[in-house]
Amino acid sequence: MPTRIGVCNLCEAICGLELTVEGDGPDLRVTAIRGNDQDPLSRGYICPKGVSLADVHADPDRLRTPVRRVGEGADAEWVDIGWDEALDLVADGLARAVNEHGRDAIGVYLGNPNAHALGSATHGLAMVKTLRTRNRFSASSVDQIPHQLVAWQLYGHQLLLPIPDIDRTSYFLVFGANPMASNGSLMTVPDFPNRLRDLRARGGRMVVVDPRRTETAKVADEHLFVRPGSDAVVILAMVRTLFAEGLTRPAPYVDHVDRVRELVEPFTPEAAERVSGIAADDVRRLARELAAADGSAAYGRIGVSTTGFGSLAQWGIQCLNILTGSFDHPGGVLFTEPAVDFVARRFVGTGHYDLWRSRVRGIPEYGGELPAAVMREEIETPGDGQIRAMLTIAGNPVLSTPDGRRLGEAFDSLDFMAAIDIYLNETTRHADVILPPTTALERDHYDIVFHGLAVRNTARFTPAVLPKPDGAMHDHEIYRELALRVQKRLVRRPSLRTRLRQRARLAMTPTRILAGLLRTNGVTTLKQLRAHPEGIDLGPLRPTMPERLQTKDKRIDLAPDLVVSDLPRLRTWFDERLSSSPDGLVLIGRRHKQDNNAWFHNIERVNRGRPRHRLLMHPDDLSARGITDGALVRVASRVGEVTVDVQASDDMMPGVVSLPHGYGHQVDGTRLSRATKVPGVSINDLTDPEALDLSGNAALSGVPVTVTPA
Ligand SMILES: Nc1nc2c(c(=O)[nH]1)N[C@H]1C(S)=C(S)[C@@H](COP(=O)(O)OP(=O)(O)OC[C@H]3O[C@@H](n4cnc5c(=O)[nH]c(N)nc54)[C@H](O)[C@@H]3O)O[C@H]1N2
Ligand SMILES: Nc1nc2c(c(=O)[nH]1)N[C@H]1C(S)=C(S)[C@@H](COP(=O)(O)OP(=O)(O)OC[C@H]3O[C@@H](n4cnc5c(=O)[nH]c(N)nc54)[C@H](O)[C@@H]3O)O[C@H]1N2
Ligand code: SF4
Ligand SMILES: [Mo]
Repeated sequence: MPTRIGVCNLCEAICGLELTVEGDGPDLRVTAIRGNDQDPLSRGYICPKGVSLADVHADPDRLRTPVRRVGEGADAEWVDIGWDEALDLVADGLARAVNEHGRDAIGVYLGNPNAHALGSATHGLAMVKTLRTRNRFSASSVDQIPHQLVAWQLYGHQLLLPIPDIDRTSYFLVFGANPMASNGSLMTVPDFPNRLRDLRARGGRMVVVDPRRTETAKVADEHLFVRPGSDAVVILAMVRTLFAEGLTRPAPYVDHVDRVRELVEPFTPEAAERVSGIAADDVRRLARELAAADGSAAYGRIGVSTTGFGSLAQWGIQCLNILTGSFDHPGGVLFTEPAVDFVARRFVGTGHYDLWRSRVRGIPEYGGELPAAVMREEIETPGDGQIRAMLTIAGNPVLSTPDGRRLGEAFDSLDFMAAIDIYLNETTRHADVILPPTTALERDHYDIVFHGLAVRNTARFTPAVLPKPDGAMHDHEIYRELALRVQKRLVRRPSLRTRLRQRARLAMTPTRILAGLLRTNGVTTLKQLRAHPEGIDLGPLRPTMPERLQTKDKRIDLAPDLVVSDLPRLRTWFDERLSSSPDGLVLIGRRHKQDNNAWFHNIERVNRGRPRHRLLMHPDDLSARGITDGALVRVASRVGEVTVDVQASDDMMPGVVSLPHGYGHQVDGTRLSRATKVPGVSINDLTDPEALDLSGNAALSGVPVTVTPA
């Protein structure tokens, strides 16, 4: 059977694939998918979602032609229309909003798959920029903005993130991440299970700090429960311990270490114990272990980013790595040297904060985006700068952002809405027009983003596996057409010079732009990569400091004003906690190996077996409320309530309950996908858009809730 080399773009692990294909020309189809043993990064690893990648392509519910909504809500009919008509309708709708109300009248939301598509990197952002609106939003503000803000402040570029050197570390300390299910994030680490096995075979240890005994915690050497939202205090108490016990050895290019010592003084391990539940002696011991190991890496992900103090927690983690000497040290955390260096080449800007604020609540922008948590009020509140037309691109904010249900209602009040998406779902059903691009297997791919965040330097170009069907459009073609058609309709257009420059850029294919980027970088060429579709190995992470720093003076300010300005807020929170011990329940999220954010429930292969949608709750918390395992319960927060089945679980920290995110597809309407049959509710009908980190990132974790029998 003929095989093709491909890549899975579903998550950050970017696994190499070997696909068995049958048929010819337009009838070519994929009959089997396995991991590619020859891939220098993923080494043959694949997860259940990767095996199902072609099911997305074959899914009869997937949109293959543009559709237009006729009628409202549950009675809406979806009518197939041609591309030309569809693109004109979208350009009309967007341009009208700008011509009548100014350019901020367009709101744009970019979802997660944009980070996983070459055409989005080369054309998507360029198209969005031509719209020149300040009302830009993305999934980043329900995800990793704290990392970006801290990296910009410390290292001079928001995507210059130190990556755990998992293949050589001897001590891996994990806060709020579950790589056994997620396959790693801001740490591209395919084949995590085997890499962990190797780590332990070398005599290394992994310690996990998490309010749930997760799949990762279960294979760790040690797991500590932590009260949701309190990690920043624990981490700063560890930093304080390093100072108190003389364990710091920062590099000569690090400034303001003494200032950090003063700033963390109030965060004693004893106080951390009282807010977090982690014993003071354990806090001290973790700090000592981190300092003693030759090659240790502290790492924190979604569970700490999506809290009210995500930026301080991420800053504290950087302090731990820098002060113990693990930063830029083999076995510690190091910067990558990708073949397309989006950091040094400024393919992405360095970062900025508070250049403008959201109109209604006055929340600062970060990196050109406003928090997704303010989207609804910007749509609903009348006045100058109100959003009148929305464009969502590969995103499902109704399920993925706080108070999503009400955001969906707000979408219905828009003058116009368009979506670029391959499914009709909870978000796109509010659109007037949906434009579906080709799917991943039909497009060339190079991972501009994730090679730069990977535990090993590699590069890989994978040409499209399947042919582009007649009459289909690639994502970059849609972006180009939209940019041109909107601009043509604008009363006030940018200068001819600007327009010609934009047009020239959009005219190139993503692959040609990539070839240019590779050439200027000089590590490898497209020709070399074409000859090795399995990928080429560029070696383990290497020390690169201080040259790789993107700060002007090639030094690290360890106590940047912007970040430490949030410490008084943490002090206040912490003092309140100390005086009133919390007793209510708090809600956290959960990811499963078979789920992919909010859009994989249509894929039957990964949705067989035991249901995964239940609320997990400690048996003591259940019995205290007279609730039995398996009962239907009502979970209520300040924002909303849901009714869901509960499951008793010893894996939960008492006082903490958990729901997975990305569920809650049961909406009425015609032509909705089979995902609507998957049971479950949306956790984001409970999360609170008022709860934000300094960076504007949503605090999705640790939501106060009540649970009662339904
Ligand atoms: N409570 C809670 N909420 C969370 C999280 C959490 O942990 N807890 N996690 C957050 C995180 S980390 C993230 S990244 C966000 C994700 O939030 P979103 O990005 O808003 O949600 P997704 O489910 O990833 O939506 C992806 C959309 O892209 C479409 N799509 C898939 N492939 C393509 C393609 O090739 N082209 C186009 N145009 N569309 C495509 C899908 O049909 C789907 O509609 O959710 C966040 N929300
Ligand atoms: N299978 C699968 N893989 C995925 C995704 C997916 O949807 N499914 N999504 C991808 C995306 S977009 C991302 S961003 C990554 C995310 O990658 P991870 O961050 O590894 O993902 P999660 O499994 O959400 O892990 C977060 C952990 O934080 C814990 N947690 C919650 N609150 C707190 C807290 O206050 N403190 C601490 N210490 N822990 C806390 C949760 O219990 C959970 O175990 O995963 C990616 N990979
Ligand atoms: S871990 Fe699974 S979903 Fe992620 S890239 Fe690999 S095969 Fe795809
Ligand atoms: Mo994410």
